[in-house]
Amino acid sequence: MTDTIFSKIIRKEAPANIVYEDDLCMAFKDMFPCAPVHILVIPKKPIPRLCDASAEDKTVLGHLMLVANQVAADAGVGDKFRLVVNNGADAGQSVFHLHLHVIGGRRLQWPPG
Ligand code: DGP
Repeated sequence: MTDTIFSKIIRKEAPANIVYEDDLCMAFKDMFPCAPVHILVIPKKPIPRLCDASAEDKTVLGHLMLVANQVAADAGVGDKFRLVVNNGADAGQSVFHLHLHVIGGRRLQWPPG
């Protein structure tokens, strides 16, 4: 996998507004927020897309969901937020390092485009 901007953020070689970090993952504010709360939760392991994950990633994938819960709660939207994973360029993925979008703080429409 080629290095992405998110790998640089993990290594602290690129700036980010980090709201959470532990051994397995990091969460930081999206640089182009689509809502008042827009946080990205990423694994430190460089999994390019969700479809590249395997059974050995089960723990980290579950952990990302729980951290998403936590950062949403910390941002004040713990009972009203959306998680989005864009998988592949045709689904809107632009950074090929798996990330969960935690989006909230406004009324969200459905279905997404
Ligand atoms: P996606 O389209 O699902 O791959 O989402 C990538 C998101 O990452 C997009 O909402 C913008 C955000 N993003 C891209 N580059 C940076 C960066 O350097 N810093 C931060 N904080 N966010 C970034």
